[in-house]
Formats: sequence, structure tokens, C-alpha cells
Amino acid sequence: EKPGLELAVVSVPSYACQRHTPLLHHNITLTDALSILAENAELGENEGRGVAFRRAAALLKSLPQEVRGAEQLRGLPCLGEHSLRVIKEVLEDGVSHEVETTTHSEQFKAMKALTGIFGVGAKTADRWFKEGIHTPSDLQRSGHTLNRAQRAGLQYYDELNLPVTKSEAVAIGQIVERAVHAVLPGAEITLIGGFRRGKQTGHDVDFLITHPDEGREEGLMPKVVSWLEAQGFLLYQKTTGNSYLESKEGPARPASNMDRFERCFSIFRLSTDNEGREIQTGNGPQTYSPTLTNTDPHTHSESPHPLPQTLVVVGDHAQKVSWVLGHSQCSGPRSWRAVRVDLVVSPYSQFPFALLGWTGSKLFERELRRWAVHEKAMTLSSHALYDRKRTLYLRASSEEEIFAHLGLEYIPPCDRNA
Ligand code: DCP
Ligand code: MG
Repeated sequence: EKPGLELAVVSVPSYACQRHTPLLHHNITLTDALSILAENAELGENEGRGVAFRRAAALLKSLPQEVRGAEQLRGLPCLGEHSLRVIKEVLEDGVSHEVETTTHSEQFKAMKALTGIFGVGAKTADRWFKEGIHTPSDLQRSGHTLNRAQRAGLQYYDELNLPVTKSEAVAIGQIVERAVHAVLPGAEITLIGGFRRGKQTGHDVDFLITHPDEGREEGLMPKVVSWLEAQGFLLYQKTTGNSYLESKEGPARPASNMDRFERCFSIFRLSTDNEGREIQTGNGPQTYSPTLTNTDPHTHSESPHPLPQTLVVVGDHAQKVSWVLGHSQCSGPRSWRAVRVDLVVSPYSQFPFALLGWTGSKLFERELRRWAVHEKAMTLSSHALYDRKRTLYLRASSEEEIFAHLGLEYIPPCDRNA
């Protein structure tokens, strides 16, 4: 018997929302393998299979030490037959054959590249893949009619696929705060999503906006967007109104997991001068040239790889970001980058629910809702918590109170990285 093989785990609860899942954990090799399979299932629109792999990965993330042998996993929940097989293979051979095959598959690579375009989901990507389109460059050459989001996604492809750093998120936060306070003093802005869970990078930056005087937040988003646009901070935006009141499903029973808050999907133009301490003047002195990015999908058709253009990061990305485009036509370094930003406006009374619902992770959220329904006969959304037995809405003024209503130990954001 090798020493230290037994995991110091007596029992692990089966819902991810019952466990502490820190960002850094002890089983990265295993969770990376399972995440690839989850991603592949999701890209193939096999949601159930994706969730099974995600649950298995989340279980491993919550373990207090490294798993060295499959025997240590006996009695643990969330590990299905398939996931266990993959785990055993990785433990024994260092790699999983299925994972290797997946990562090298033309379809997986193409689906990842195409869904990496902002505005492109699995369905669209699959349709294009079947037409022989495997890369953003293929798409650009294809002459397909793209919607506004997809055009922006293609135009800023490289940058939007480059992780957003914490310091960039903070800089965006300062801009959002200025915009919001300019149109509604007293409004409160909270950084949500992965950054609230302590992540150092993200694929976007998410903010939740509210105002202590309920009602003052109504119609806020168009005003914020106008301010940002006037200052030159937005490269793209699409605002959707609050449809919560009109919805027939009732507050805690949205038709889908999508919530109904006033929301803005945007692409910010973030200045990258001044050692990462961005001076927030969208239209300030700059070397911006419209020729830096392809606005017309056909203009670069003679080039074998019109997109993605090569962006070279100069210096330490986290400290100082300056961009130089690899194309010879470019007139010099560019002093800004494109960043995906999501803004959500919530009425004050729904704020704790919105905060909980928008902090993630996606699996943690899914597990909270599953726990609520199956263990408590309650319905949880980003708007409210409904008790189906007592047929009433449960109020809360903090996330802690929501966990208490749900009969769950409070899990802080940094431990919601399931
Ligand atoms: N969310 C949700 N329903 C939506 C959109 C988002 O419940 N329709 C939640 C779950 C996410 C959080 O909001 O954790 C933010 O969404 P992101 O896609 O930005 O996810 P993260 O911020 O967690 O990840 P990343 O760091 O990649 O941005
Ligand atoms: Mg995010």
C-alpha cells in the first residue's frame, strides 16, 4: 500500500452548491480532460452529456487533495461510468484516448473556432461546418450574410479571444461607473461573473447595476449606452429591455434559464495606454486607424488568411498592453483593444437574486436551481425565489438569506468555481 493514498474525504455532498469549490484545486489534469469532453458534448448540442462531464469535473475540483488512483474515488457522487473511465485512463496513462481524439478532430477544432466568433452559437457553427467552413477566414471568404453581432465578432476575433485581465476589468468598471453615475447618481455597480469569483482573467466583464430607490433604475440602460456611445467607448452594443413584468410565466418561472433583466451585450473600446492605468477618454489622442480592422469581409480576399489578423502583445499583458497589428498595411501601434462587456440592470428588491444568478459559475447556478426544485420544492431564478408548497415568494436582502431560504450553507463567491 502506497502511503497517503486515501483521500481525507468521508463524504462529499452531491450538489455542487453544497460544496466549496475554489478556483485553484488539486486535480487540473483530470478536470481539463473532462472539460474537453463536456465542451465537445455542448458543441454537439448534447446538453445532458455535457452536464454529466461538468458535474464530474466539479466534484474533482472540490476535493481537498490530488487523486492518485481510481480506488480513492469509491463512494464519491457525480462520477458516471463514462467520466470514471476517462479518469482511470488519465490516472494510468497520463492521457485519455477519447480526449486526444477529440482535441485533434477537425470538427471539434472548427466548432471551437467558429463559436469563438461573438454572435455565433453551436447551431450556426455546425451548419457552416457542414458547408466546409472551418475557420473565421473561411467564413469571411464565404460571402455569407452575417448579422451585426457576427460582423463585429469577426472584425475583433483575435482580441475577443484573448483573455480579459483583472486590471482591464477594473478599468472597464471605472468607465461603467462614470457612465452610470453621469445619468443616475446613487446607482450601484457591482462586478459579477468570473471576476467576482476571484478569476484573474475572463472571456468578458460582467456588471450588475441597481439603485436603492426602486424604480429609479427603469429605462437606465439606453441612457448609459448613449453616454458611452457619445464618449466613443462602444464598438458594438445590443440592448434588450426588461421583459420581466410582461412575462406570463411568473417571476421565478421563466420559460428558460435566461433572465429578463434589461441587458446590454457590448464590445468596449478600451484604451491601453499608461501602463494599464487606462485614461478613460474614448476619443482622446490615439493612433486609431479604421484600416486596422476589416470592416468589409471582401476587402482582403486575396490574402490567404485575411482573418484572424495577427496581434502581437508587447510587454506583460497584465501590466502594460499595447497592440501592434502584424499586417504591413497598419500604420503603427494601436492604443486600444476590444473587450466584451455585459451590463445588467436589476430592480433593488431583486438585486440579491440577480447577484447570485450572475456570479456563476454556470454549473453552480444550474446546481442551485436543481437543488431548489428537487430538494426544496422551490423555484429559483435571477429575479426571485418561489416556495411552491407555501405558494409564496421568499424575500431576501442578501445572498446569505437566499442560501438560508434554500437550507444551504452559505458558499462565498470564491468557492463557487464549480
Ligand atoms: N449567467 C446566467 N444566465 C445567463 C448568462 C449568464 O446565469 N443567460 C450567469 C452565469 C455566469 C455569469 O452569469 O457565471 C456570467 O456569465 P459569463 O458567461 O460571463 O461567465 P463567467 O463570467 O463565469 O465566465 P468568464 O470568465 O468566461 O466570463
Ligand atoms: Mg464573464
